[in-house]
Amino acid sequence: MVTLGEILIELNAVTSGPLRHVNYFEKHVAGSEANYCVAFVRLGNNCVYIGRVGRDEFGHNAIEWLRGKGVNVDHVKFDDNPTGIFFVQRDYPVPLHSESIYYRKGSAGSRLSPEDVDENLVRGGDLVHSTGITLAISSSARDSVFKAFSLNGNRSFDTNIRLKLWTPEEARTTIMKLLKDYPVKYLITDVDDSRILVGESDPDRASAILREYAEVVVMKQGPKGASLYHDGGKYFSPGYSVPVEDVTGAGDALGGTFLSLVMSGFSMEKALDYAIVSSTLNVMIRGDQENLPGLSEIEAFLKEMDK
Ligand code: KDG
Repeated sequence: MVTLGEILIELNAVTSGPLRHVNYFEKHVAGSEANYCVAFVRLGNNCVYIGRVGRDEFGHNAIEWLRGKGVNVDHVKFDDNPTGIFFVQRDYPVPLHSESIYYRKGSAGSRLSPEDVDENLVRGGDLVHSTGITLAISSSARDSVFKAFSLNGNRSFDTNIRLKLWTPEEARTTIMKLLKDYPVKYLITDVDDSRILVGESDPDRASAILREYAEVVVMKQGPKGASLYHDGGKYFSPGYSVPVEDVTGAGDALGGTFLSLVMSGFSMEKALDYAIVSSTLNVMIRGDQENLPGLSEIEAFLKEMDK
């Protein structure tokens, strides 16, 4: 998989509550597409990342971490702007909810530009992946996604609408243009994003509309689970009830695991069941990537749950 996006440094509140009273933060490497890459690699496939990080300590941290996880970072450039960061506020004011507070304007990652998109690399990928976040962070990052999607028909996209980055109207216009110009094989989305994109949050009705632009739709439904829609019909995989520490990155865990297993030849239904396990493990800790499981861990989980 070739993926384009912004790698961020996450500073996760060690304690719940409003950040003004949080004294300790834990550092993690994050960013949706980087999360996807690590989930993808954990299941035995290769992921190449296209993006930029700052020529700073956080940039080196991100590169060394992702390389250590087995992600190919040869196409990540160093940029004179700083690596973007965000803080996670947990359980306040909504219990079990995490809020991302960004400090990323003008970041290195937002300088991603079409010239960074190596045409041969993207053409040679089995899958090219990006998200709504990369469409939102700058016009050059958006153009990069359009360029990459124009080069390879095997496309995957996670809508990941972050309303701190753009308005619902901007998100709808830009994402729907991308999907109209470049229909995808795999569309990973959720009920909130579907309401913004097609004015429908019922999973079945929203997916029926979105299937015009995607061969396969994965509709995440938070702790309830996720549904899968493709030619074979509809399949629902329920979630598991576990102690929740931080939900940030759970959707990426699900998407990255699903895509990797499908690329390995799993049936989409089995891939979704396994992907739900990834997102379940993900919410149990702070950090987006540390709990991403490999195949044996997923199978150990399922054996215990007797699913
Ligand atoms: O999906 C998790 C991401 O939201 C998180 O890692 C940070 O990429 C991020 C973003 O832009 O919100």
